[in-house]
Amino acid sequence: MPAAATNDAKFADVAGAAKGAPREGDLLVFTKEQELAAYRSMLLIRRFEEKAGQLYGMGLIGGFCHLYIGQEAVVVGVRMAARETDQFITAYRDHGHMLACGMDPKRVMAELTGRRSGYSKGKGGSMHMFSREKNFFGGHGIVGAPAPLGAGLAFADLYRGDDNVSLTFFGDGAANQGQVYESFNMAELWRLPVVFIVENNRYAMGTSVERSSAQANFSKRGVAFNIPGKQVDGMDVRAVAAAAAEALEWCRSGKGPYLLEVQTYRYRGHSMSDPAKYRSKEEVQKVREEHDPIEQVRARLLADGGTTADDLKQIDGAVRKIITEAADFATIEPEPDPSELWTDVVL
Ligand SMILES: Cc1ncc(C[n+]2csc(CCOP(=O)(O)OP(=O)(O)O)c2C)c(N)n1
Ligand SMILES: [Mg+2]
Repeated sequence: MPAAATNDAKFADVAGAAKGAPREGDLLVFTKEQELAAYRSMLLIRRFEEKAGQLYGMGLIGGFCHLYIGQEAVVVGVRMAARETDQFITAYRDHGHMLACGMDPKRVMAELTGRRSGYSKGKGGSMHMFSREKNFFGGHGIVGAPAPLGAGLAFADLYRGDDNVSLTFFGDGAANQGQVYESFNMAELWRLPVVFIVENNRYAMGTSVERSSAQANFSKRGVAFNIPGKQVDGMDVRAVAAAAAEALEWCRSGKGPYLLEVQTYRYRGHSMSDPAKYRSKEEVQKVREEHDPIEQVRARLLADGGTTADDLKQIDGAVRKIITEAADFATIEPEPDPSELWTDVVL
């Protein structure tokens, strides 16, 4: 695919893009096209989040807003191994998942700014967006809630007899919630096709994993239920795609749930108001400089020789255009009419 070819809804959606990639150790070996697909998708997510941060600073976004910057390889790697018909569900750090699922950046941004054309008509905001069409099931503010909801999606797959899999994401902090283990139990008991994905970004708000978790190897958290688990380098999109492909194969073939601990890092604060006193600037800087998921792909593409800095510049330009258009749309669109205050609300 030409580097700057796409300015459409499929730009960030890389469903199935890892197909056919041979495995070498813990990695999938990507072709240049597969590397480019990962690069485009991760870059779009990062620029989207940077813009959301700016709009928040300008007062155009209110309420909660949790950015995914640094974690892009997690959802992109999983999506590359998945099918469009597989379901995705996550918690509140969710914009990246929406974009990776092919949701329209304009409408996601418009929801953040509380506009009528947002995915939840401007009334849900950052944590509460869904797309039945794209099989994205939210967007949930309750820590741990994606686990039972994701198991429920998998139950529906089993009940319908299709071979879709539920990709269920939650955080390291969420992994200490009781409802997660109730879900593990039922998922294994009923052999539900669900991949539980712990996005271990080392912190739950300001609490580090070391301070909160008796078993910090989250891939072992399914042992009591006989759920197989694996730890994955979540900063390398090829490693995420390889592990996800294996987990998806396990689930699709009727063997029940699978647990992935994807080790990642968030560069920004927990939400928009975070004093960041719980970690040093040097810690963040080190990850950015040595393990950035996007820079890794960029370096490989340039080293390979088949891609020039100019090719990548074209992609950067295409991404910026999409983001600028999304931000413009999200600031021009009207807010919901006051008469909508009581519609779509369960009383
Ligand atoms: C049931 C519940 N308890 C507490 C909170 C408050 N809270 C919001 S985010 C968060 C931290 C969760 O961290 P983690 O699961 O690691 O996800 P991350 O923010 O790192 O993506 C907490 C405690 C909540 N939203 N829901
Ligand atoms: Mg966390």
